[in-house]
Amino acid sequence: MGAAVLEQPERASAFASSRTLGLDDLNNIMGTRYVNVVGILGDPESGKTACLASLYLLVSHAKLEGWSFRDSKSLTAFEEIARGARDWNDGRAPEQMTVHTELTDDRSPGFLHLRLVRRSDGRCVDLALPDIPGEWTQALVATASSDRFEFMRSAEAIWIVLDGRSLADIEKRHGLIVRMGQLAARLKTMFEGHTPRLMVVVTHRDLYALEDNVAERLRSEFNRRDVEVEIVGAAPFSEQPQNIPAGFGLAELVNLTIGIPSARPPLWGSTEPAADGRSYLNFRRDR
Ligand SMILES: Nc1nc2c(ncn2[C@@H]2O[C@H](COP(=O)(O)OP(=O)(O)O)[C@@H](O)[C@H]2O)c(=O)[nH]1
Ligand SMILES: [Mg+2]
Repeated sequence: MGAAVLEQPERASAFASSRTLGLDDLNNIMGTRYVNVVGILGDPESGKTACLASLYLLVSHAKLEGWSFRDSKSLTAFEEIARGARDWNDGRAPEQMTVHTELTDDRSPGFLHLRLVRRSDGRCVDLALPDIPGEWTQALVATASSDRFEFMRSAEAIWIVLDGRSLADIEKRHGLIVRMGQLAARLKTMFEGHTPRLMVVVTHRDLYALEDNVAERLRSEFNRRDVEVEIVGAAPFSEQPQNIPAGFGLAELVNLTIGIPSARPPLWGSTEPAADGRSYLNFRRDR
């Protein structure tokens, strides 16, 4: 047989649709530049999508402390998840402020992309943030089904999003903390000890400030499995903006996700790390 007569036409831009990026799209970007992949876990309704919507609204309004917006390959997707938040800002709180995450592909996540510039040193970072249904986290905890989280082997940081209201509720608190221990054990198995940096993001900070003793119980549940965590109180949205502004905690979350600022000045002529050409899915396994 001869070669195909017509080559399949290439799309003008790999991201023409500007929707969420698939693993292939992400792999393509990662071939040319360093991308900070973030894993985002958490039960349904814990505030995962709200964190993404709020982060986008903050950066697009130049209100993410310490960071400036540079670019996004998934603006349409950000606009979609932020739409609910817009309505909220117009003064009417819709029943559900963020669209419930539904994925057409049940096996691999869609990623949102943000390129940010750190004001202190001009460093440019590309974040790949998946918006994942909470059911995936529930399945990971309950049955260790981790195939869909294969991408997290390339993650530098994982956000574990918790609903602060569940931690405030004495009846729900214990069960939630126990499940976090189970999740820690799953992650430890999954990463064979080389767990990415973990941030526990406790949402609804506008309604509930995490008490020290609860934070300690949460932390020790992870530490028992030799897993270190940072705990961040966040309010992607706020019902009490006079006390806690919407977007509270997200700059800290981004700082922790990127890691500590380097003391060194940026290299001459370059503020971006050179592409290292690492292969996406094999990245962590090689180490
Ligand atoms: N007041 C308040 N509402 C929040 C906060 N975080 C999330 N929400 C709301 O909680 C609901 C569930 O959030 P969502 O992001 O859709 O949960 P997901 O299923 O984890 O993606 C939505 O109505 C959010 O607007 C917060 O910090 N404060
Ligand atoms: Mg969601």
